[in-house]
Amino acid sequence: MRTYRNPVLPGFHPDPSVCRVGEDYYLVCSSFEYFPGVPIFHSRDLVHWRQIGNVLDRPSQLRLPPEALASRGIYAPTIRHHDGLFYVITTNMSGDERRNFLVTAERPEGPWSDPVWIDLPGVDPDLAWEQDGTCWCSTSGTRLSRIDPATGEVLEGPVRMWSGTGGRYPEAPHFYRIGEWWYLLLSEGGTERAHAISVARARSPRGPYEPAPGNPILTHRGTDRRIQSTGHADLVSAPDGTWWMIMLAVRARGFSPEFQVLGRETFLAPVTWEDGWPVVGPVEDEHPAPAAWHPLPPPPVRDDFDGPVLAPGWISLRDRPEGAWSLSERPGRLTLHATGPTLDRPGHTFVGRRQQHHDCRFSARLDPGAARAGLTLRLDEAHHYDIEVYQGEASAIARIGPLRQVVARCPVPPGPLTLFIDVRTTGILPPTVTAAGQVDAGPLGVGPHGPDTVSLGVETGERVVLAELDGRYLSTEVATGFTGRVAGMYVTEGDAAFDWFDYEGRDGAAE
Ligand code: 6LW
Repeated sequence: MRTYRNPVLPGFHPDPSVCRVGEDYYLVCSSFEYFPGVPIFHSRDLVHWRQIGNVLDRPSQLRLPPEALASRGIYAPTIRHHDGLFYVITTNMSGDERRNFLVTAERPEGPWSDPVWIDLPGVDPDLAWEQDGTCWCSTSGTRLSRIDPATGEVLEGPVRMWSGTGGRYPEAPHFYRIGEWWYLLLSEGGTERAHAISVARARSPRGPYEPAPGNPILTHRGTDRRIQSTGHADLVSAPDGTWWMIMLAVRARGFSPEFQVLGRETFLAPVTWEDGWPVVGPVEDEHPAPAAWHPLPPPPVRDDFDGPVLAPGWISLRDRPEGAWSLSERPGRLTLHATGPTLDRPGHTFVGRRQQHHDCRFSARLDPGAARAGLTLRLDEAHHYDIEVYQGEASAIARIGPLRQVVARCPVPPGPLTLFIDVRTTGILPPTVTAAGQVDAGPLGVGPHGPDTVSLGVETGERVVLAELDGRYLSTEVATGFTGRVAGMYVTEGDAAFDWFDYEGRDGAAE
């Protein structure tokens, strides 16, 4: 029997929402402080996904000021297709603002419209239509409103629907008309280990709602499963009549407490129906595959920046201002111009991609010229490891919370050189490295899935590892927040050119 492996979208891809049009599926995720926002993926089987663009890819749709803190910005989008038009509805949580809006497109690749603002409280907005065209928007809370999707006007509500079984944060509502019933799928318990999915149904959107006798219909809370935090789900049916659920979950590692470094990822699970209720889970590493099967070629390891535009998977922080980057200035290279002096605060020039495997290697060919430039692996401004070149010297830098330390330096010859960041889950935990030398960290408990070791180095003919650092400091448990690791190229002084960037994912002990 053919099987598929979870997660179907590894790395920081939380709050997934999916819709089907004919035999094509489209999926969107949260993007928080990164720009462009809301990555959109296409699949013909729910298992193999290819990014076809970003829904919010220009400033008239998305402005994230420097004060948009890490893990603010764009939250939990929903994608739907209605009457020949694609809709994505989401929330911009920048600064003190919390504004819900929708955008539309005739083609999922875009262009997507400018925002239609909707004055509703809550996050995680969802859209559903009655046969007569009445449009309902539900938000966290769980509140239901009737809206005009063309203008954003709220025509009725918001009124309370059903708020779950009593867990905290009833959120991520998705509302569906299936047969004679309206189903309200929601998450509760919070997005961490208590995350759970519950469902209720009603004959009409205004209720009354009847909760499923088996609620929560899915949770991994309190289990020793490696896949944890299952929640924030969306339902979709396949052309053959089978039903599927996509959701976020994390791959937990170590123990007491567990840690996770890739953020919340997208998982897929089969759904059956019993007595008119969806039945799902537990979510396994491997499940029997859907009937449709359309594998994709593996993504290329190298981006050599030869194309006229950046591939959609490249993300920057809050903004990607014209003039901060160019593919044409030095053809075949990505030239970056400094916009801010430090990675420790918003405003710097950064182009990166998600870490999608527990074991992997990032490398890039850099012509630093007179610039201060490098490669960084980050969770946010206060949690990152960097390999940086400046004035004939390479430095490995660790920023962990309030502490910033150059942990090692070495001279490098002038001209282009290769920088790398290796992440390994095998071997032993490295000793803590300090500027004064190496200090034995002692027997740290790292659990059955091994350590998370981040090596920072440079190749100038020979391979020099400048530092090996404990990657758990770049985990959600230390940094907090809703994102996952992203690695990328940066420049904080002058102009630098990158000839290529490689990402090699490896199946390691933690996969
Ligand atoms: C999102 C909420 C959640 O708004 O986390 O896991 C929040 N679910 O539904 C941010 O992703």
